[in-house]
Amino acid sequence: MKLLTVSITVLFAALASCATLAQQAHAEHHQNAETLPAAAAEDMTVATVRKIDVEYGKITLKHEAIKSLAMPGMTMVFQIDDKTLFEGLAPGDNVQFQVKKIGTKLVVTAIEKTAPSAHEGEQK
Ligand SMILES: [Cu+2]
Repeated sequence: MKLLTVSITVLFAALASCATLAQQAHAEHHQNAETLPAAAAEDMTVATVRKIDVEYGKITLKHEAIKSLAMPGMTMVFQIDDKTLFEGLAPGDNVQFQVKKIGTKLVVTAIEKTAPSAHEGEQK
C-alpha cells in the first residue's frame, strides 16, 4: 500500500513537471514565432465617385465594404465638411476614402484618387 502511495506521488510530480515544461515551451514558441505586423496603416475604403456637390458638401460614392462601420458595399451620399477635399475630384474617379461617424452623419475625413479615371484623357 505504501509503495502505491509513493508511485502515485512520483507520478503526480512527473506530471506536474511535464506540464511546466510544456508551458515554458509554449511561451517560448509564442515569443519567437510570428510577431504580427502592425495593423494596416489606415482604414481606407475603395470607392468610385458618382456625384459631387461642393456647394452642399456632399459626395455620392459607390463604395466597397466599410469595415469600421460594418457597412457592406453600396452607393450612398456622404458629407464632406472640408471642401478642400473635393479638389481635383470628378465623377468617375477611383478613390480611397476614410469616413467617420460624427453624430448621425457620415463625414468623409480623407479622400484621394487611386488611379486616373477614364474621362481624364483630355490634357489640361
Ligand atoms: Cu454605405
